[in-house]
Amino acid sequence: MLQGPIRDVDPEVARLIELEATRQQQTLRLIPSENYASAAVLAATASAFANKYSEGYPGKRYYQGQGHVDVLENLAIDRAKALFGAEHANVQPYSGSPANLAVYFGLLQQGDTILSMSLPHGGHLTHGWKITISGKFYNAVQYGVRREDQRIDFDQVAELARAHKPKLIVCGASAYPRIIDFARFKAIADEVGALLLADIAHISGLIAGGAHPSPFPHADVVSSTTHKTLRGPRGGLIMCKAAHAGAIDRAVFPGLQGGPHENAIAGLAVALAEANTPDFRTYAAAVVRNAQVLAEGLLHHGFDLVSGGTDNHLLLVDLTNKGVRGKVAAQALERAGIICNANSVPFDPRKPFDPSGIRLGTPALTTRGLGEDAMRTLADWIAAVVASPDDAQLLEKIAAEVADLCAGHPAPALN
Ligand code: DSN
Repeated sequence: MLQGPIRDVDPEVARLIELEATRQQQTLRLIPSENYASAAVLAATASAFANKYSEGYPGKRYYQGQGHVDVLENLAIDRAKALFGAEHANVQPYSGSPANLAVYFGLLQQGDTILSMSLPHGGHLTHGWKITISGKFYNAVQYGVRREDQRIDFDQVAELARAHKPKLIVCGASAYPRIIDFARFKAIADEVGALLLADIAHISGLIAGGAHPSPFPHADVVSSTTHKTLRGPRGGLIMCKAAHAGAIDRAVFPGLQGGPHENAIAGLAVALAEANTPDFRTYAAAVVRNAQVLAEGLLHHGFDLVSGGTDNHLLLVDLTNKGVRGKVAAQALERAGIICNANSVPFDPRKPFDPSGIRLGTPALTTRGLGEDAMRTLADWIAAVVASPDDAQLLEKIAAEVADLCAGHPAPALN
């Protein structure tokens, strides 16, 4: 796409882009938060809108020259509202972390209590984890999953809510393979007079495609990234009930951010149009089906899956019974052309940088057209690698087979 001009001006960066594009073509990408944005989304993101400053909101900007920007941003807002059934949308957050920070800044006072899922149980850093700004500026009380079935412990959520009277309850996760029961969270929030934030960063594409229940009408505010299952550009999105629109907009700008990245908003507008199609619904259903087939394959090989399986796009595999550390498995899998991330599992005795598990997701593979047969083969490859992570010959052989599979299922244009 833009490789020609980059090559002319900066061959070093052009080469790195080519190498990364090749890596993304020739490996199986199982990081559940990654995907392949379409060529149209990438092109919109690299467009003239990258050159424009537009602090403010449509019709209320601080600089001139906003005629096209305003139309674009309104288009993205309207598409987001229509796709998710939201009363209000703000498409300016730079990504998911600033989106969450803006929600807190808009709805809370410093020191207020939030009730959220703990990071080691599948939550996110920005849900009040102690080393982050969300944990330092707000009083985060955290719930987790039950030891016996590794599903969200709603008794604990309700008890903590009654005891701590949070102003905001946060639901949504980064490493939780089951449906989020938004209605149940809302009932607890209502009982204690809290607002409910649903962070749907991981599952927004599944929701848009009808493969996961919607957070609306339950959540007061919904935050998301735009580049995961939704398959848009790197970016963030906040949607909310009309009553919170002013507070959220003021928190994003001028509260937290300066000029919005209108090029990312252009990419988002394209992605939202793509998500509002029958093809996208087919993709969303296939993401979940692929994850479930991969889960069945891994269970067949004796893997221990957190919560026993999956309802969404991801699996969390506890490797303790295999006697292999998550990091060792992830590194061996990479040598075999299978890219995932080491991940903590609930109640993990190991440290986050050297945890007991790996996290696997199917969005990127599904986007490139891989289906159930490929998932079964993938489970066999993962089992073989985890059984012999130091067997260089085996890893090389699987890497060649992975490259063959990838060659038959080209990813969308990448550069
Ligand atoms: N980095 C994302 C993930 O991998 O889940 C969350 O921000």
